[in-house]
Amino acid sequence: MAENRKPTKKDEQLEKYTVVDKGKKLTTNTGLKMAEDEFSLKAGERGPTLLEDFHFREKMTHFDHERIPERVVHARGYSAHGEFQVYEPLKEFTKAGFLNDTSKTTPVFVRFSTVAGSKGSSETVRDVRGFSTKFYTDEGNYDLVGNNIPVFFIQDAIKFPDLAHAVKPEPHNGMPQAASAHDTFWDFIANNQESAHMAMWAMSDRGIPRSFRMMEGFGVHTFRLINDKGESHFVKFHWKPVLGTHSLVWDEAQKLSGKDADFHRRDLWESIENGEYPEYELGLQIIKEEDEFSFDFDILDPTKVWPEEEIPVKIVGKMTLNRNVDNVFAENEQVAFHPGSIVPGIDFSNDPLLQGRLFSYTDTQLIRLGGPNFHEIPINRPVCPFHNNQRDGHMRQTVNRGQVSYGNNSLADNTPETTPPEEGGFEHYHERIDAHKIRARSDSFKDHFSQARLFWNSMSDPEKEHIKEAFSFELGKVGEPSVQKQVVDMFANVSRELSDTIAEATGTEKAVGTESQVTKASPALSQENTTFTPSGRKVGIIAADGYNADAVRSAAEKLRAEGAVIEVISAKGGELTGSDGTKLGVDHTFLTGESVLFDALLAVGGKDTDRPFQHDARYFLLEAFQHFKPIGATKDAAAWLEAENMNDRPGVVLEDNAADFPKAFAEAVASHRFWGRDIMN
Ligand code: HDD
Repeated sequence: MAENRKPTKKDEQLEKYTVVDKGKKLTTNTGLKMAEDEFSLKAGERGPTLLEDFHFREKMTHFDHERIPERVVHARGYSAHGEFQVYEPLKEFTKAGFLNDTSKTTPVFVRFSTVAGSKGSSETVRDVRGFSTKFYTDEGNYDLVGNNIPVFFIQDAIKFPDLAHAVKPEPHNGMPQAASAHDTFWDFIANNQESAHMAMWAMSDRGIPRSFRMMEGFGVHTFRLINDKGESHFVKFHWKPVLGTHSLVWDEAQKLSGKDADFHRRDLWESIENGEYPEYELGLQIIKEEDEFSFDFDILDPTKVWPEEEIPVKIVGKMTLNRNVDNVFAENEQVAFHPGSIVPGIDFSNDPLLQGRLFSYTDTQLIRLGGPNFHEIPINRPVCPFHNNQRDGHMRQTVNRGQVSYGNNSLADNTPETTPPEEGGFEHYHERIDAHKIRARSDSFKDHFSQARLFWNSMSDPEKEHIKEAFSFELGKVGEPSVQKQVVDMFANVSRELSDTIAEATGTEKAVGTESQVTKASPALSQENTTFTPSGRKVGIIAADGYNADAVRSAAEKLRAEGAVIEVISAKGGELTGSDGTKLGVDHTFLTGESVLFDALLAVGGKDTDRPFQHDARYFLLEAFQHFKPIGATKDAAAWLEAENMNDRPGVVLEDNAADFPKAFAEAVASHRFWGRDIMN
């Protein structure tokens, strides 16, 4: 934990459950000190092991039971602790305490995840990312269980098992792992056309984020905010990352999957360890109750965004992630989120996807965490008192003293007692419902292509290219021509340009349908309009003995001042000696590092680098160049760029050509990618 960090209420609670084993005596679980832990009890030194060996049996049995079922979706995830603070009281909209008291910091625990892959799968695959936040408020836990994409594939929760089955590895051969590029996923998409909008998002750069720190988060559904007069407003929740929303490129993402399957968790862990705390602002889009039907989409439909230009995002607070987990199993694996964990001042809408989720999350924890007492696991405990008449079950921790575990009672003065709404008791919003019981979809949910087209219209040219490439890749991996054809036909409703590209790439006949006539765009959807900063970017300096110490010092100082992280790459580990005799520690060798691990490269070289060094350096630089990344080169290394025909190209900064080289290179790093660069020649 950072030294200047004040423990939150949650930290203090967790501290009571935290155990440090270092320096302690080894005991059994019953506290018996053991004299021996390396040899089982045998009948003779060369004889069989005896059943009497309780220590062996206890140790082995515990090990045999160490695993629990992984999450059925979102199995691969990583978490951090932090704090949330609201900027201004939101009394007009909600009575939730943590959204009104500006002096209060609310402890939070956030888990980021991929959806499709198993617990051990790679993190940079193309997928939706989960973004779950547990606020430990004084009025109970509030869980915002969202994604990094603001819409969903389906409109009704009853289809969720179908969606998950379609995207998971195909059952007959267990392939592919953590990927949507296969027949059953695209067969599902084509035959459930409400998925069109989200499929566009998943195939866009949003499907391959650069970092958990550079991802938006969305509550997706429409919720309600309730104020102290009992008035309701519809709301959508947003997390806006302070570093902006940024992505990998596909070739880079695939290579990262092999070079560092832990790329995203390492990035999160390291940034928190280095004190560069990830920050996200909370945003609210609010619609008045009387405006429910004022839009050209149904606000209960989870496949629709509320365009930010029409319904602005009001920024209301900030979350800072400032403490890494102490134990991945105890915290990241055992945390249980639930969209139904709410506090007074927040309520549900009738979105049929949300309504179904309200059942599924408790149910899944019962099998995953083994029984009904998972709320007692330290990471899940509220920081406020909790009392009721629930008792017993597997692994019950609390010792509930007393005779009474029922209501109504007279023996305990009818306690635990309920709390009237005026005093903070939760009461469901009194929505009036007058309807037939029916299994059907509302007609207002049946426009599947207008917003998919809105998304397409909102993309910049490079973003459109990426979407076309992603569809071409994914459909190229589909083996069944009839599925490819159905997808080509389906996306002709969104864009002929896109559909024709998929047809071309897969050798499929072009579609005959007409595309959506929507011309509207929402600039807020394009990542080109996000924040660009060198902060949080990782710059690799390729250097050898005799490197130009002045050049390295001035570039590193400038970049560090702007918040970038600098790491040194060379042929061998240890230390390099610069032109002025100063030393520089090597962080990666050409063997252990990789071009894809960096956002930008600075080629510095050194004195008399040999051919193998130059070969490796050029390989690193060429790959960064092909991924559109900023590249800088001092005089000593400029020849490597020339040799690969990379000098004099957008985003390539040469010391010889720049009046202020550190500044010019830092500016290039702030631009992140140079899409205008022709990487073909
Ligand atoms: Fe879900 C996990 C997000 C629809 C059923 N979901 C899960 C997690 C996230 C989401 C972030 C991981 C939580 C964690 O880190 O532990 N899910 C969403 C979003 C949805 C959504 C944003 C649509 C807007 N989910 C959804 C539906 C259902 C589920 C419609 C079922 C009716 N989701 C689950 C689950 C999981 C889960 C099976 C698996 C592990 C868990 O709950 O705790 O119950």
